[in-house]
Amino acid sequence: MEHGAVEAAAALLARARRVVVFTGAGMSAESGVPTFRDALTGLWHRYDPQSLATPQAFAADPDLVWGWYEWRRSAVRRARPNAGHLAVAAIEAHVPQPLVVTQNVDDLHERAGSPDPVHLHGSLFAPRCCACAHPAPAGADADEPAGGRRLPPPRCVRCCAPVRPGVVWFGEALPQAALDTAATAAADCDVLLTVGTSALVYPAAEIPRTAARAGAAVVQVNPGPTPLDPVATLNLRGPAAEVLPAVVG
Ligand code: BV8
Ligand code: ZN
Repeated sequence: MEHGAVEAAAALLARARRVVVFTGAGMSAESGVPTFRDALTGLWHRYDPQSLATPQAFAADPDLVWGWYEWRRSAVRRARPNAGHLAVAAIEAHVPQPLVVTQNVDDLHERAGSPDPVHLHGSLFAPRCCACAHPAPAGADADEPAGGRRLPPPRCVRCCAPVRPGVVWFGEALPQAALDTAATAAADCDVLLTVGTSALVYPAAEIPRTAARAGAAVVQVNPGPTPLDPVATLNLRGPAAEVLPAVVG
């Protein structure tokens, strides 16, 4: 991690009025929540997204999909926010108009003290009916085996259709209000801080690009290169739980 870049990022944040913090799976990696695309440890290296994270997969095999998401939910329940999540909450507390926009379906920003992060890809803790969208309670906590086990989804109390995970699958529209809030804030911010995302999944990956086009400074925290490298004003190469506390000071 380069000292000068950390100081430059701290100076940008100290001067900023409106800051968007845009996060991906790398934000929670040091809490023990696996990312999607990292070599060896990423979920999509062990599991096939087409057969787990699409509406077609749920229709074809609801027990497989529900069991896999219950495993991920129970793993997140056992995880704790890391120093990076706490640093994001500290940034929010010091900036006049902050907004946290996350692609993550965990609740670690909330548990670190971020009051109302925008969840672009939904949440593991907001299951709903697949037919009428009536909210369903998140399941009881259990120690699921790695990868989960086949588990029939509960039934909707209103219409009896299967309950589905409250996440946005591939091929599904993002929640419009969340996307509008994020896009508007990105078009109107002084600094966009992007943390731990490969910036490959659209339309979420447009958010930092929108900020850059509108003239904001884009500060990126990631141990590796991403397509945002040329867009970023500052690239802080390193893990979120080390870099962000250094920036916050
Ligand atoms: C839609 C939720 C239309 C569920 C997820 C344009 C071109 C090509 C394709 C498309 C396109 N536009 C849209 C598409 C299709 C598709 C898409 O983008 N495909 C890509 C992959 C090509 N998009 C969609 O289908 C979207 N919907 O377009 O709808 C529509 C419109 C109207 C009506 C109907 C339909 C919906 C996409 C939502 C997918 N949902 N997840 C679940 O969790 O199971 S995707 C998944 O990727 C994750 O959930 C995550 O949210 C998202 C982004 O991933 P990242 O968070 O970035 O994670 P990743 O592993 O990739 O990267 C981790 C990074 O962290 C790495 O860079 C690594 O270096 C770094 N890192 C590692 N350790 C650390 C670290 N950083 C910091 N510290 C560390 N310690
Ligand atoms: Zn229903």
